[in-house]
Amino acid sequence: MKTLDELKATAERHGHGHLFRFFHELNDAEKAKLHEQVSAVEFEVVNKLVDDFVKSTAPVASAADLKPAPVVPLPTTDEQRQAARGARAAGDEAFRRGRIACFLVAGGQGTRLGLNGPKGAFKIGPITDRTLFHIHAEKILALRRRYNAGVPWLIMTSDANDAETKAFFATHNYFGLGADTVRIFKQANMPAVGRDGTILMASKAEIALSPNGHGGSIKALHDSGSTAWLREHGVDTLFYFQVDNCLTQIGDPTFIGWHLLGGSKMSSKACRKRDWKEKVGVFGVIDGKLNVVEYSDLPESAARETLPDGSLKWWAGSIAIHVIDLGFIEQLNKGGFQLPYHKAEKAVACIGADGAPLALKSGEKNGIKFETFVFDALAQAERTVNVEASREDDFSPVKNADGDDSPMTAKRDMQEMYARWLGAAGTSIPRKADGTLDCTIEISPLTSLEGENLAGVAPAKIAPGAAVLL
Ligand code: UD2
Repeated sequence: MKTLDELKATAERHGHGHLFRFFHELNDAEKAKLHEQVSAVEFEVVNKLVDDFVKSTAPVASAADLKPAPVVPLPTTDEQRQAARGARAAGDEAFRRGRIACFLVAGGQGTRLGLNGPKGAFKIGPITDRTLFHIHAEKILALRRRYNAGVPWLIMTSDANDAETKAFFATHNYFGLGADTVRIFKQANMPAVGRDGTILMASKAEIALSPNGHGGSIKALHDSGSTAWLREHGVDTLFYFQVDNCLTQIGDPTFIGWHLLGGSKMSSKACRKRDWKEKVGVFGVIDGKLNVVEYSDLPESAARETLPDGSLKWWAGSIAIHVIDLGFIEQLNKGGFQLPYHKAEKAVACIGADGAPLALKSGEKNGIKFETFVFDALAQAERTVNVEASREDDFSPVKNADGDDSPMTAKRDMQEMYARWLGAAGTSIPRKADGTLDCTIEISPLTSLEGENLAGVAPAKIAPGAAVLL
């Protein structure tokens, strides 16, 4: 680490000398903390972002450069079903050989849900109130049992929730997975800047930092020693997923098989968009490389574009489920790679020049945060595979307090999936006049991961208003 004088000179030289404005007022612990925080700031990177995003406007993706991406469709023909069975067999085999680990990115702040703690601690089980973390954990435990394999679980957190996430897992005894098989590590931070491009201070002693986006996972996997740890465990392939999607088929062996058979470095699941407004990125090819254009970067005219049959042209939404080759992550980390940053205008709590907290007007976005996105690594992958997923089996995120993508819709979608499974196992399911379920259903992933094992445990009939917990 640089000495204080060196650090002050560096900050000064880059136009951020104000970070030390109140240094003389701080106690020793605060001084040490600020010294550490400022040492971690990459001033050249921040100033380049300020030039690109604050002082001028970086170009957003133009739909004119975008070509539809090839997608392996959901199987509808015998030939496609047979190919899918081949992919499934390859995925099953990779699991049995211990090649697969699961990787959850959970460093986000869950602001839209108005949460304080980690989003994974959100209760979502329709009967049991199981949390998102608990459901994810049971899916991984079920995979371990099914394949008699280690299936390690990596979880990326951030300064915003690392301690609470670790405490949550410890309190719940790692949901029976074993502490030594769940590896929790932190991503790095990025400073937020104000409208004038200077780094904001959260207090006299702290920079306004926030997690550097889930793209930070590529570097954090390496810097935390996780890539080396995975190699020691014989793992070469990661199943990547987000914390808020209660339906994710964690470790979907067919998807993993498509990735492996295709010799892919990074693969993705695509889901038909609900409507043009849905807040998911869309897949497209730019300069021959697969990309995701985030919803906020896709012009509305392009998002609304339709094909002659009336369906959306940019229908292939990213549901943020990937399979990533470990060698690809190692290779990126060798080359001093950098994923592009994206900007987000946000309300950032900070102090003013006088050291007093800045009073923000309601809705005022005084700051700019910078994040990298993991899907930008797709363009750096030699080969990619994109596989269509069915929404009802794979995607129902908890993002908003109510309306679309809320706890209400997530619980509904989970129960509709369980009802389909039970229906296929012969259960008669009660429904109300409007077609919605007239019962409450919850099936633990330890009982069934994808509708299997229900013969013999599925009831013949569910009475109206009854609750069925399997
Ligand atoms: C993300 C995708 C969107 C779509 C949607 C599906 C981006 C930019 N957009 O939208 O295209 O696929 O998901 O649900 O990803 N996270 C971290 N560290 C960070 C920031 C986020 O770990 O610094 C995690 C976060 O905990 C969550 C995931 O990344 O698990 C997604 O974050 P989000 O909820 O902010 O993404 P969202 O809903 O804007």
